[in-house]
Amino acid sequence: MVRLSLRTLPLVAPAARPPVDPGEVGVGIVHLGIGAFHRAHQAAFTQDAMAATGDLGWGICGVTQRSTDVLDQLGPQDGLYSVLVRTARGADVQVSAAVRELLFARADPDALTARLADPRVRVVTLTVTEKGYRHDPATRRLRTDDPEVVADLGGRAPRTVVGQLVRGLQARHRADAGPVTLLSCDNLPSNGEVLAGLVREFCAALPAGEGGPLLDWVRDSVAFPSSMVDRIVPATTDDDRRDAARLLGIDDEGVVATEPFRQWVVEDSFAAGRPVWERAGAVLTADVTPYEAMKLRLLNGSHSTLAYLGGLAGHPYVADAVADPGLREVVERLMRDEVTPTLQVPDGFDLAGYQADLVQRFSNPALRHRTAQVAMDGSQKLPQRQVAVARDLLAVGVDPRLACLGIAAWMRYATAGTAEDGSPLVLDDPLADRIAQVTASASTPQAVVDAFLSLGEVFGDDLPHDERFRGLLVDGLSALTSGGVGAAVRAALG
Ligand code: CS2
Repeated sequence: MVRLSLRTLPLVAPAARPPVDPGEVGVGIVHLGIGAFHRAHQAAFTQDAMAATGDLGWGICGVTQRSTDVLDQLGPQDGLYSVLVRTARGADVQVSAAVRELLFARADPDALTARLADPRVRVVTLTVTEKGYRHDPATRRLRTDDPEVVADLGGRAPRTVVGQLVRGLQARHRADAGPVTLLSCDNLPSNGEVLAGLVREFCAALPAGEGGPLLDWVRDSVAFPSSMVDRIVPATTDDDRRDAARLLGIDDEGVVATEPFRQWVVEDSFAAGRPVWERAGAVLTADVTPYEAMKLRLLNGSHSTLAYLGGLAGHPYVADAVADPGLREVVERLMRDEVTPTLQVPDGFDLAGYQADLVQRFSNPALRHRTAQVAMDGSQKLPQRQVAVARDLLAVGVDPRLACLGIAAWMRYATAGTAEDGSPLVLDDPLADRIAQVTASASTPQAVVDAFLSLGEVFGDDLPHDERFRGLLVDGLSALTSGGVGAAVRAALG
């Protein structure tokens, strides 16, 4: 069958063609981490902003770090791919022309550095996942003992994200290519501030003659706004490729499937211009902090809770997990009773409506979102999702029972080996080896909890000494171990 590309685009059903002419779009953004999420989120907002304003200078150079999959999908398609929006009622598809260039950082580090130093590039966006920052989630500092960071600091062609950015900024400074904005779009609180701190730490760790002048230039010429991103984008499946082909009339190996909802709240602090994303529905604001906390703690915190409890109970998909009445009540009460008191809600914001919408979004039967996908990288996600909620509640004397049940479910998921239906549970986490090592000889729930609490990057240096916190985790893990998810949920709901 014919495959999507610039040459075959005229064969695509007219309503599904991009709203901008790909030939007219010039590169103005470099994006690090061009996975499914970016393609369905920032790239979609950017294409719509270009279409609404006619300013076509914001095409994207999409950078993939390690995996060649994206290159195999999008390379032969000239960067074109479609976004398949799924609801219970059906699916809609549209081709995106936002990505105009692709780069494989591992194979061509100099090309990446050159692009970052290109004066036409004025915004660099990132979706590199939590672990891509190579920082300690509890302290938010760069892990300068990480061998990859050490090697990048030593001057090899950079492989870490922060190393790539700093080498690019160095080249930009030397070329006098002008100010630039680095915009983190990962699910981390104060992601702009975190990125700024990591870039500065990396610069400061360079030999003095290199790092000093660069630090001054970064301070004056580089902006690091924070942003809150939201759209559920599961990994693409064969069904998605089949449905896209049916709707487009030709094959698309790069299709991404998603939900109708999308939200982007961006701190409006840019060094050298930006697309008019508000024309595509983004919210540009002075302070994203309240939105970030709401999204990370309500959406992502509930998601992780459903992923671990649901995965343990044998639910392959998030929609199945939230259809389980006990699990649904856990996340509804987690949001209402435990997360809500920790939030600063923007004026006029309908928090109850937001929570009800989340349950609906999780329930979307057409989105096949695997609990195993959300369960990945728990050590990097839990600190800002459930651990932060627990810490805030404990500080005011309230028991974070459901947040702790979610954390205990992570501990169980990470050590059980199999779900209740006997299906395998795989621990996919950068700390997997450490977790296996610290829990190796732990044979009781108390010992397992203590082993996990020794992971300072997850629990900080305060919570491991908090007896109430420890007690709630032991309660949750004991119930999960002896009675399974159903019993643990009943006990926690009281
Ligand atoms: C999910 C997120 O995989 C995960 O950890 O919680 O990717 C989630 O789907 C997005 O943040 C939704 O905006």
